[in-house]
Amino acid sequence: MKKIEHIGIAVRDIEQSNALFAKIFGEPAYKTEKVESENVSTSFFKVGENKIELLQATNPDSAIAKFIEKKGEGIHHIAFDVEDIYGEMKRLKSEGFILLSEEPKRGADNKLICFLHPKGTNGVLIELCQEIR
Ligand code: CMX
Repeated sequence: MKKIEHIGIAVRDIEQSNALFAKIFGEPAYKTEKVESENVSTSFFKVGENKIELLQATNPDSAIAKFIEKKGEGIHHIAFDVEDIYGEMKRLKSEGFILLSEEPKRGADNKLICFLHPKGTNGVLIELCQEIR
C-alpha cells in the first residue's frame, strides 16, 4: 500500500457539512459527485497532501444510512492508495480478510475500490483504491 488516499466521514446533510468543513479547512470542497452504485453523495476536500471525503446517503439502503442509524455521524472508513488493486485483493484474501466484493467496483473520484469487512480489521472499515488509468 502506498499511502492513505482519503478518510471518509459519514454525514446526515452534505450541504451543511460542506459549509462546516469549508470553515474548518479554510477552503471549499474541490469536487462533489454522486455515486449511484454506492447510494451516496460525496464531496472532497484537500488538506495539504491529504483528502477528506464527506458521504451522505442517497437512500435508506445505503451503507451510510445504516452506519449513521447505528453509530451516528463520524469517521466511516480509511482508504489506502494501492498500485494494483487486483493483486492486493488477492493477497489480503489469502491472508484471510473478508473482501466485501469479489471484483473491484467503480467508486468516486475516478477510482477502482474494494472494502475489507470491519469485523476482521479491529472495527475499522478499510477501503483499497486504485486510480483508474
Ligand atoms: N466502520 C466500522 N464498523 C462498521 C461500519 C464502519 N463503517 N459499518 C458497519 N460496521 C459494523 C456494524 O456496526 C456491525 O457491528 P456489530 O455487529 O458489532 O453491530 C458490523 O460492522 C457488521 O454490520 P452488519 O450489520 O453485518 O452489516 P452492515 O449492513 O452494517 O454493513 C458493511 C456493514 C461494512 C458490510 C457495509 O457497510 C459495507 O458493505 N460497506 C462497504 C461499502 C460502503 O461503505 N459504501 C459507502 C462508501 C462508498 C464510497 O466511499 O464511495
